[in-house]
Amino acid sequence: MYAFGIINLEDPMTDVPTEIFRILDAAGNRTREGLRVIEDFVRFELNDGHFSQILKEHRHKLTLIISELPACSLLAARDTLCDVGTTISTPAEYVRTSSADVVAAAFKRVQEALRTLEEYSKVVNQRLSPQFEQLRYQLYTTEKAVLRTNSARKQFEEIRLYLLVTASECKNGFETVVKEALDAGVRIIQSREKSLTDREWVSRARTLRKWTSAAGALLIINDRPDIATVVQADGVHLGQDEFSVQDARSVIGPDRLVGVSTHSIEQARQAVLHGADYLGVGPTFPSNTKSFTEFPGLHFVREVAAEIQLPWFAIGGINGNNISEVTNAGAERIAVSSAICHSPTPGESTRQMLTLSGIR
Ligand code: 3NM
Repeated sequence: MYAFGIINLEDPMTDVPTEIFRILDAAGNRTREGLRVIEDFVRFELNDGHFSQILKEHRHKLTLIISELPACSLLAARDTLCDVGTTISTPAEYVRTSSADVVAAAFKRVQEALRTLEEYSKVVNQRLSPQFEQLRYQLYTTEKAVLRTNSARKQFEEIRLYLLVTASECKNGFETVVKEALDAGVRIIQSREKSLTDREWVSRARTLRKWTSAAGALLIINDRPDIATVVQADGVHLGQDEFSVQDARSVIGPDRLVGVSTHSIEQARQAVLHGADYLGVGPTFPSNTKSFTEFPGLHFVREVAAEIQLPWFAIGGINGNNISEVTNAGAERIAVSSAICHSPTPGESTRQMLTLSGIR
């Protein structure tokens, strides 16, 4: 309607004071520039294709909404030389200790500017305000996921091999398997029990808590946020049919980890946006531990490697013989159960996998 910046003299928009356009022009520029600051971070520092795409979509949406405002009125209202705010600054504006700090501030600026657009656009065109509002809400989700990805990458930097333990599956005994695996370098253990009573599971998990704490390793409880809380585990792992991330957090609190199993790239993208701390990506191969009818396989591993930087573990039938196929497909982290639990020499199997995969 205003594609050429021509204002219809009978249009009610001619009644809009110039100051409103001046505000909208400034807030539009602020939003666009802030989105670029964030996009540069996810693209060049995180190397995250999924977030880069989302930021591009945010920018595109902003451009579409702003194109509904008369471009010539916005430009005509701009008066940077006489802007009383350009020389006012606070010392805090110039202090950023890291790029994460820069990006966190940029998210806040973008959200504030969107709120300005949302409020003042009401005077010009009531249809636009809810669109700015929706974009602001989307930015809240993106902010949380980007900042989480950045901090989870630091948290998982040294954690490359993930062991799922079912006590009855430990051919060499529960204690031997767990202690040898920890000694050999496993830094995260999941307690995965399907046939124990709750009391038995809590007791096993408490034992694991003791051993993992002594080794400086993380303990995760499969499926059960309540047990994770009771035994003071570091987190809970959820399948696609279990609790949502949000519901699990309502039990375990904001600080414990939530891992999510994913079986397609779309599930992986969703889990990132829903606030997972890490992902399981599989099944890569047929597994002795859990049966599946479909195997997204190495193709899925390649897809995730190409676009997701939240820490993720390839899982499903991985062992010393095929681990290099998985790392060659782009996996930097591996999760296994039977390759270690069924091994007569669990410590050796752990070391062999770490050496063969080059992930240590
Ligand atoms: N979840 P193993 S694969 C528990 O793809 C589990 O989500 C998977 O054990 C998934 O290393 C799997 O013995 C089994 O195959 C992992």
